Amino acid sequence: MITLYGATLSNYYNKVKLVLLEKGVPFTEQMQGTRSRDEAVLAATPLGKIPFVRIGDQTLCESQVIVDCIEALHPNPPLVPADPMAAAKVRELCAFMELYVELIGRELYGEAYFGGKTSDEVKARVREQLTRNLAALKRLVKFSPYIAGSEFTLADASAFATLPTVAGATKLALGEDLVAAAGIDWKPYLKLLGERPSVQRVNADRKRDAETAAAAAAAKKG
Ligand SMILES: N[C@@H](CCC(=O)N[C@@H](CS)C(=O)NCC(=O)O)C(=O)O
Repeated sequence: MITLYGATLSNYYNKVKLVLLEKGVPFTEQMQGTRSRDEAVLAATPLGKIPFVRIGDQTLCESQVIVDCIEALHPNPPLVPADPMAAAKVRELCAFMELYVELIGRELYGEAYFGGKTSDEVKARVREQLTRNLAALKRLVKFSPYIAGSEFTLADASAFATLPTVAGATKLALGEDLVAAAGIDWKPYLKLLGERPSVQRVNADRKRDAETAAAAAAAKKG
């Protein structure tokens, strides 16, 4: 049995959860916040990041490593093509999404989603980098109808985690959806993904937990 640790408000957590659901792999969820100082948690995720998983008596962190491991342990249904080159193209998209979109866009999340403030200097740099990187991503995406081609793959799990989150962050913090501005038509694609029971479950759980967190914050404020 796999235990998935983290929180449904984390897009990286939801990427792994989506893959588990797509594959029909039994798993349980264990709430775990970020930056834990608990030695047992740090043994599993040395930077205290979420998600991480326990598989039998082993633990693993890093969402892409985790989904690759799940793919290897549970190859059916496949979320990576059998052809090695096609499989590499899927992983190319995953890498691009993580390195050049998620990790840059993430610098805006504090202001966009958590009531923080991002300096104008950082905003200008993020805008410049994302504009370049999203134009590059546009050359890789297929949307036919899935991001890497005709089948749902691990690249769709990455895109599900990253595209709406970065699009929303740029809209909120920079006043413009840079994903859409780059010609990446992510909204109809997300709607298509939203027809999948796996995505519906991930979205419903995230909404439930967001509402619970908002209610708790309101009660604390008095
Ligand atoms: N590369 C990691 C990134 C995970 C990550 O940054 N998760 C966020 C939550 S969405 C986190 O734990 N942030 C806390 C921190 O960076 O200290 C992965 O793919 O799992």
